[in-house]
Amino acid sequence: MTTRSGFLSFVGRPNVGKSTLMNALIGEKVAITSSKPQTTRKTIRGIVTREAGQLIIVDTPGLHRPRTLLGERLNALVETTLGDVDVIGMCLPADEPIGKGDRFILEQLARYPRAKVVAIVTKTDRVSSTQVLNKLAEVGELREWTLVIPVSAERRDGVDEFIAALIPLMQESPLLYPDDAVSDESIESRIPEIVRESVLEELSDELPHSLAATLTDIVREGNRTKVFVSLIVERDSQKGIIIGKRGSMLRLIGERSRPAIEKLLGTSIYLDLHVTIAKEWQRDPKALGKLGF
Ligand SMILES: Nc1nc2c(ncn2[C@@H]2O[C@H](COP(=O)(O)OP(=O)(O)OP(=O)(O)O)[C@@H](O)[C@H]2O)c(=O)[nH]1
Ligand SMILES: [Mg+2]
Repeated sequence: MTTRSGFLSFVGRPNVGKSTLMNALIGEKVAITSSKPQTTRKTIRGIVTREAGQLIIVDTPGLHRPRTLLGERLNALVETTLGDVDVIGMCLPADEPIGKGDRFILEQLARYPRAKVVAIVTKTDRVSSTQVLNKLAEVGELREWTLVIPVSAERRDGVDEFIAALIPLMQESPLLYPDDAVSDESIESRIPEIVRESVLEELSDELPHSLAATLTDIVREGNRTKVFVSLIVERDSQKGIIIGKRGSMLRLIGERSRPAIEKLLGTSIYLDLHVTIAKEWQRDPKALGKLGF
């Protein structure tokens, strides 16, 4: 049987559910997600294989108006990705009105004429079915779309239909990855992301943009692994918040992160979290380079 395989990337305002949708499509949590905007900071590939072919989903930080050097670098990354993919999926949440941010992204889409563009109405579980229908009609008016698709990643409503609809949009091609691959992310790069996700979920709105996480060391000792993660913030006060009273917050972050890391490594772990300050790292080319941006 001839198969179709190709690349798909999502765009959409921060927090519309791009990473959650990718995880639902591949059936495993590869990308971190959170209720805070700009959770995703790098491109991650997730792979979906069916008899008909393969979708390689490239999760990105999403296009936005940059405010720091980090923001500019993230946008450049997204632009390169979008120039290469076969299909761009624009995500519009069912439970929010279409706004300025969406129109900004719609305008940007004209710069990627190579890709087919589909509209994805996300988070359909948050509204009634009538509201979903109205939203689909409203979205349909915005521009010419190859398809308009509703989905709830949280309830997995429409996820299989989504895959079945997307594979035919790809070019005839053999599978690009082995049929059991789910991601090209290394364990080493997934670990600090899990810790960053825990911090985002535990802490208030002030911190997310200032936070970075890196794996500093990993030592396997039989059925136990020592994992050393460094959390980087911009200010003394932020360091205090992450550590908490007598280290209580840091312990909570550790407890929240441990199960996912143990699952990934298949061993029990000793998790060492260390908090450091790098002033204005989001605007400092040298610091950004060190952090891999
Ligand atoms: N109810 C509901 N919530 C969802 C759904 N999809 C995502 N969410 C929630 O929406 C929030 C944002 O999800 P993400 O997947 O991190 O959003 P994103 O677009 O990747 O965000 P950035 O990486 O920050 O641009 C999280 O709290 C998710 O749990 C859905 O289908 N239904
Ligand atoms: Mg994301």
